[in-house]
Amino acid sequence: MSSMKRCMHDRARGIPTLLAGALTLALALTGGPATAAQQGTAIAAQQGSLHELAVAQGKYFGSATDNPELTDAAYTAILGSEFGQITPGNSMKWDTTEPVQGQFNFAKGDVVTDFAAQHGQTVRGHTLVWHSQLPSWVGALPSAQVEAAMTRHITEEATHYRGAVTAWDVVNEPFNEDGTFRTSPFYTAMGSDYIATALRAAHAADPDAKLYLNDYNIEGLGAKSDAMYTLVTELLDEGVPLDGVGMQAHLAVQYGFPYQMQANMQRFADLGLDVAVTELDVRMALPADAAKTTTQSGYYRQVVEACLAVERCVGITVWDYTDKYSWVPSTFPGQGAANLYDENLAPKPALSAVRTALGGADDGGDDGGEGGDPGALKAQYRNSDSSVGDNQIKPGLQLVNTGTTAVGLSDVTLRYWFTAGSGAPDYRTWCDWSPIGCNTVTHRVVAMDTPKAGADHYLEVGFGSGSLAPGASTGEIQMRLNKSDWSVFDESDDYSHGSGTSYADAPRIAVYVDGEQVWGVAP
Ligand code: 9MR
Repeated sequence: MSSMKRCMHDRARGIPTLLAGALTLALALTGGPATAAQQGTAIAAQQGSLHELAVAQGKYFGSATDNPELTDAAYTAILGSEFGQITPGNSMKWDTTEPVQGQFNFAKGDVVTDFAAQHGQTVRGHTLVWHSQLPSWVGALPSAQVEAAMTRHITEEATHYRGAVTAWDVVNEPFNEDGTFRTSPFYTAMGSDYIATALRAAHAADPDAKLYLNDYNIEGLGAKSDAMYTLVTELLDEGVPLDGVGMQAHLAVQYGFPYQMQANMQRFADLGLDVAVTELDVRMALPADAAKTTTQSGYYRQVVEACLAVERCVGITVWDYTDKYSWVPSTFPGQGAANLYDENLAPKPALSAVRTALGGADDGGDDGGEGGDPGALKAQYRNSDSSVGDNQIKPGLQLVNTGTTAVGLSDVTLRYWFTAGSGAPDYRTWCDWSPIGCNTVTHRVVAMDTPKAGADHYLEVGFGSGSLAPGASTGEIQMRLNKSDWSVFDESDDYSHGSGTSYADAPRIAVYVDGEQVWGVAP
C-alpha cells in the first residue's frame, strides 16, 4: 500500500466504526442529529474514501477547490478526507498571481498547497498560460514583449511551486471547437509556437512536474480532440517536454456522452502520454428529476470506467465536489446540480455510481466489517395500485435488515419484475415518497435479454447513500412507473405483482448486494 493510500486509509478509519453506524439511516429515520455532511463522512468511513478506492485501482481521485470555500469547515472535512488530489479553481491563474507586470502574489495559491500538504494530497497546478482570467496588461503588451512576459510568468510561478505542485496545466484551452487554434495574446504574438515555448519554460523551472495541455470537449473523438492529437504528436516529435493531456470533462445530461471516450483516451496514451480527467462535472437543466439524475450518474460512472480501462489515465478530478460551490449556475443560468454532493453536502446518486465504478462495493468491509451480512436483507412489498389494467405500476417496497450488523445501502438494489405489453419501449420511473427521502433512491427500468414467464422487464431500485442499522427498515418506498406513451399494462400475470395492501415479505422481489442476489427468487 502506498504511503498516500495508507494515509487516506487511516484518516478514513479515524471515524470510529460505531459512529459510522450511528450516523446512518437509523438517525435519519428518527430525525437524529447527523448532518448531511456527517452522513457523507460516515459513508466514507465505511467504504473507503473515493481516493482510497481510486488508489486501489492505480489512480487518484481529486477535487477542485477555491480559497473562499476553505473557511467552510463542513466542506473542508470532506475535501480533506475523500480526495487525494486538489486543484485550485482560481488562485494560481495569471490574474491572481501576476495582476501587475512583475508583481507576483502567490498567497492564495499557497493556502491551497498548504491545505494539500496538511491532508497528504497532491496538487495539480492550474494554469500557467490561458487566454482567460488574464490581466489586461498582457494583451496590451507590444507583440515583441509577449514571449518574455510569458516565460517570466511561467518561470516565477513554476519555480515558486516546485515540490508543491506535481502536475501543471501549462497551457489551458488552446483550441476552438473546430480544432483551429484559439486567438490569444500568446497566439497572436508567437503563433502556435507559444505552446512549445511555454512547455520548455515550465520544464526548465520545475523538471519534476508533469506538464499537461488541458482543454474541454476533447474527451471524445472529434475535430477538437483530433487537433489536440495532432498538436501533441508534433510536440513529441520535436522533443518538447510534455507528459500528458488533461480532458476537462464539463459534461451535461442534455448532450450525449463524449463519443468513444475510452478509445480517445487510449490514442493519447498510445503516444506515451498520461491522460487525466481534470475538471469533471455533469450539469443539467434545473430542476433535477429522476431521469436527469440517472443520466448524470451514468455519465459519472462511464467517465470512471473509461479512465479505469486506460492504464495511462492517471486520475480524475471533479470540478469541485459539491453543488454548493459549483461554477455552473453563474455561467449557465438555469443549470446546475452538476456535482457529486448537493448544496447541503449530502451525497447524491452520482457519488454512489462513482464509488461502485471504482470498485467500492468490494471494499465494503475493509474499514472494520461494517458492510454487514448481506444475507440478512429482505424485501417487503405491498400493492399500492388497485387497478391491474391501467397505465401505471405502483409497487410499494421496503428493505429490512434482519441481521446483526449495519449494511451500506449504496451497494444494494431491488428488482421488481413485470411485463411491458405493447406500447413505447421507454419508461419513466418515480419515487413518490419515502421516509429515507426519494432523493437518495435511484430507479430505472431494465429490459431483460431473456424474457421469462411474467417478466420481460424489471424495475431496479437502489440507493445513493446511507446504511441500514441492524433490525432497521428503510420504511416504505412508494415507487411508480409508466411507459413514455402512457399505454396500459396487464399486471395480472406479472411475476412480482401481488394483491396484498399491507407490507409483507416478498420472495418474488429480489435483493442484490453488489450485483449478487441475497434475497428472493428471480423468475
Ligand atoms: O471554476 C472557475 C470559476 O470559479 C471561474 O469563475 C471561472 C472563470 O473563467 O473559471 C472556472 O474554472 C474554469 C477552469 O479554470 C478552466 N476550465 C473551465 C472551468 C469552468 O469555467
